[in-house]
Amino acid sequence: GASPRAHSYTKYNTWSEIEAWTNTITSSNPSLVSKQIIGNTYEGRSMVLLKIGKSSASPKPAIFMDCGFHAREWISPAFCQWFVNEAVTTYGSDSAMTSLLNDMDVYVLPVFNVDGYVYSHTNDRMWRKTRSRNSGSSCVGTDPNRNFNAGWCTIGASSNPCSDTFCGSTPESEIESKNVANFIRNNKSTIKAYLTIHSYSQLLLFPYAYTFSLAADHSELLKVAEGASAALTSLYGTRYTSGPSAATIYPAAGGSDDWAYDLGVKYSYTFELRDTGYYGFLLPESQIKPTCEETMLAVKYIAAHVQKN
Ligand code: ING
Ligand code: ZN
Repeated sequence: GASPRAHSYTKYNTWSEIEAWTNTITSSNPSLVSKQIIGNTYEGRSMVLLKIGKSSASPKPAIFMDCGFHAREWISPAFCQWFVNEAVTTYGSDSAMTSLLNDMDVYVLPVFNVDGYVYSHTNDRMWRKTRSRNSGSSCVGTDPNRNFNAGWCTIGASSNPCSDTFCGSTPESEIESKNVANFIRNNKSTIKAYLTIHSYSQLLLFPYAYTFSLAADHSELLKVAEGASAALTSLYGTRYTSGPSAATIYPAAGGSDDWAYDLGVKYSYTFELRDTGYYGFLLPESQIKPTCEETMLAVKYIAAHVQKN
């Protein structure tokens, strides 16, 4: 039959292109990539998780990274695709990537909020939330990054279903949140780091967002964030700010990084990728490559720190 055209890493792919790519990247790299479905979305789409790493007889420590929590933040799924491609194409030649994937597994969820991502392509480019129906309201969706069980709905979140920061009816009311939380809870003993990729603002954030109190590991988290930001900046001079979310961006309860941290995943970070607002969510495709290249340096810096700790 006709062979499909090669996947493009420098455009904003649709969900159907991304889903097809999860199959080809897995079957083309069977010794490095495996695929599992961690559950379905509200509208019944698959939540596809890729596991990247050299197989090993003993259980390996792992990093969990997700993209596409918020539908309109298109640079985020683009980065997860870029990361997986870099992993499989530089394993065996790049010493840091080779050593990382020999010692650890990296779980990559390329799109968390699949329904919202599809809706942002087909109906509303600025959609943020999930697409679940709310009882007693005609407004649709919950903010998945207000839906985790971390100070849930106490600050910087709304109980109004019409709000873009609606926290949902309960923690993990969204099936997408529940599927990810279940996976992380079930693999708690191996997951050493949690990375969640958003845009925009050029920030490297860590707990807490639900309180101004500093995390027990604040000084280490800050030191690693500053090292990762410096690595990122070294490529094109893109400036990042690092710090705890509440004081650095705004206080907000129910975020996944705070939840993962309180579960015991020490290295828990939220990235806010390019830019600082000129294009905002509408970052041109011409910036996908430089954004992903610089972000790789930060992610690899964090991964190397996690690997040696
Ligand atoms: N920013 C994040 C948001 O969900 C954030 C900021 C990080 C909130 C960590 C809570 C915890 O609002 C974007 N751009 O979505
Ligand atoms: Zn976001």
